[in-house]
Amino acid sequence: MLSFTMERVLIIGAAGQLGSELTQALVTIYGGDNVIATDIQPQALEKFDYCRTKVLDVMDKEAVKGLVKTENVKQIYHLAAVLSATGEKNPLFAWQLNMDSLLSVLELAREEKLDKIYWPSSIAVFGPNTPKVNTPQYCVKEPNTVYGISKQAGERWCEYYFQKYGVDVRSLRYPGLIGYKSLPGGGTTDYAVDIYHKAIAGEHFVSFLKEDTYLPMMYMPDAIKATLNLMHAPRENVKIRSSYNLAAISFSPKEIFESIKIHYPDFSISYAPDFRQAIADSWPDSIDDSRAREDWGWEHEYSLEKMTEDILKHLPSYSF
Ligand code: AKB
Repeated sequence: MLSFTMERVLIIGAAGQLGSELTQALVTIYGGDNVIATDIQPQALEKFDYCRTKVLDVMDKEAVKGLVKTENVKQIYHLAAVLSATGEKNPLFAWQLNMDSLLSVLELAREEKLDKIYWPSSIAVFGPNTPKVNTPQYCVKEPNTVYGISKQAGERWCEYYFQKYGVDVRSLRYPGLIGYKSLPGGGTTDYAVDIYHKAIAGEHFVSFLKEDTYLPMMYMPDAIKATLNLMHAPRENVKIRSSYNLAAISFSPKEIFESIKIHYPDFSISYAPDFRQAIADSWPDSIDDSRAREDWGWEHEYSLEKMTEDILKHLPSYSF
């Protein structure tokens, strides 16, 4: 059994899709007194009645630094970001938020000699010239969304801070994450969350991606497991300091619809692709994550069918 030092953990952007579930998992490990969930929106923090909370704007460097020092924080999970679809609506703001916040967290880690930093990257680092099937860890990237450009640059900065200053920063290139405990915010893979809500409400679903658009995806419990496994792996096992490819399942809107229709036979779908189609078309269909499997023993658990069954079992009675 693994044992963990009871360090103070700060989560920035805790109320988002990933943070909502990761915070719960971190509290199970470190205890509610040692986990500080922060977000820019005060109401969004109300759900965290099992740990400490604080309203925090990640762009306010002095506030982040003050909190880290006064609370003796040793680990930061920096999750705040503008995602792919929202980023295209305000590219300069997305760049500023995604880059400035990462650089200030990395600088803080260097100055205050923090133990570990977690920062999520994404399949958005890949672009139209990337090999589409079984995309390797190392290949041409050339992302064409501002979100993808910020993630690629962020990966370079993570590796730089590790090589140059020894900052123990760890990162995963998440595929589209699917969970039922929070609503997604501004991603291209969000259709695969919305579709379950429509099925349960007995409504018709209009997909903003074409029926045969394959994207790499992952059920949230697998994403939480991967994140914690990476963060608790011995330092020497974490051999990639930019960001690890990570994969579980790959499916199209038609396939996820069919997996739901087995349980909701009257459910219906139509397709009305919008600007997000071009983003999805620039991303891989599937990912080769063999380095994560070799270096720190990554294994996913959920297939599309198993994920659909689990979501349809829990979502109808879940209250937001
Ligand atoms: C998005 O669609 O923007 C995100 C991602 C793949 O990083 N879910």
